[in-house]
Amino acid sequence: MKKNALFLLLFIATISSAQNNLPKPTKAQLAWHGMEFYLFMHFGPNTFTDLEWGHGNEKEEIFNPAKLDCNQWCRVAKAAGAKGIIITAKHHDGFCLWPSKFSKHTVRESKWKDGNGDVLKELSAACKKYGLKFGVYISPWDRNHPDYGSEIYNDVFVNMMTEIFTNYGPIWELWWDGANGEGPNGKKQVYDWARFKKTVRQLSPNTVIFSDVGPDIRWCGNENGIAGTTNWNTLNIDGFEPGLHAPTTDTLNAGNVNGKYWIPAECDVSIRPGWFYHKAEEDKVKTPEQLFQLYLKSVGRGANLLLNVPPDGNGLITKFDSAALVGFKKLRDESFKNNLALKAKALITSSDSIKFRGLVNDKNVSTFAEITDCKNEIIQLHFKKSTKINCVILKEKIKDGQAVQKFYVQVRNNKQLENYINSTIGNKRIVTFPALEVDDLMIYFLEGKERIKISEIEVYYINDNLTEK
Ligand code: FUL
Repeated sequence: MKKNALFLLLFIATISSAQNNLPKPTKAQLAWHGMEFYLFMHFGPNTFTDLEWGHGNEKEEIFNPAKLDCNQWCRVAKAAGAKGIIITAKHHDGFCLWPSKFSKHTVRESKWKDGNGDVLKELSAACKKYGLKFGVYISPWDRNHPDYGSEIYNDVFVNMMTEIFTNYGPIWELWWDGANGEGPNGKKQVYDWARFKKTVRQLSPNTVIFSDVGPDIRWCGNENGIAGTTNWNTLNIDGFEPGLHAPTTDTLNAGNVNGKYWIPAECDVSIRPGWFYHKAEEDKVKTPEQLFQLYLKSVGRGANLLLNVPPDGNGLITKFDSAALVGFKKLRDESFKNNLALKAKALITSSDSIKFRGLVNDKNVSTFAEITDCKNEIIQLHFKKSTKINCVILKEKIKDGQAVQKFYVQVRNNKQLENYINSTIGNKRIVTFPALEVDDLMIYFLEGKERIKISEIEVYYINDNLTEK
């Protein structure tokens, strides 16, 4: 009997490892999926001029954050449960938050610390201290640099990235903004994207590069932090270029079902109306409940959430933003504390059999259940005692690609049965619905591109006010 069981396990392991033809994430992309939620920080001359897009001719002396404390930024990020920080090292106004040798418009020319300050140095050190990943936004568009609009600017951009990667690494994510206008001489730049990408790959092969069209991470198509209800991690980018020529925003939002490359979506959104700090927006900080909704519509749809929290003119995150972030963390902690799936028995049932095949409710994402016949097999979670639920989290084994195209969650007891149809799963899918006391939770798969691999199913009863609106 024992021998048979061992044989069966080996057999299952062999089928499970069978390769498919789906696009797959690289190791760095897979690790990126695990980051789920992190902070964006827009900081620079705009913080002091009350602008969103600086003109590039702002005097350097205006940049003077008297109390700047990157440790405080990191403490806030930690308290929010964020896993990293991406900082605007250079926004469109061209001002560099580090003393770049390739510009005369930097912290070195400012009054801050008599020109001896370096925000990237302080933030990269603080991130290391607090165990946060460090990412850098560097705008290709530059409204200050005298060489912008000429071939020389491509050298400048490469040199700036080289400085950043050499002096402040490791850089986990690099953000190339898509906005692209004229420089100080009225000329537009023809970017050498192939060279930029090669430079980054050479300097730091594990950095993931974001732009509207990848190469590693794509824009979700809006600045509201909302991924598509259908969200493929795959996209076709042949013939497209960052900032110039991208698929439609609808396509960026949903991905391409048969996309050739693994380029998952990142949802960027600000905690306030603007990206930079504005005193007038102090009472417009999103509430913990609004942030929770954004979480459901980004992370809960298989994307990552990049939430912007802009430091103020003192160089600190305000008490309004940090209170909202702490409240947001509390809502997540309370909602996802008690995984009711751990109390259920999981089976794969089909018209002619009931099988136990792999674990979906063991808190271990490396084990998984495989659906070999998607029209016929159902995952069933049976609760010995009727249990009130309104939230199901599903995770696909994306290491082997993304397969689920259409599925539905069925909740039922001996009097009532409700179905909730959904499309993709990917890294994580959070499905919420009106609460019901259930005996069984069934997952029916209607369409799958390949064999479906579900690594985890979690079940919760969250506050009724928090279900997806
Ligand atoms: C946009 C920029 O123009 C905004 O200023 C901001 O940085 C946002 C995240 O990306 O393209």
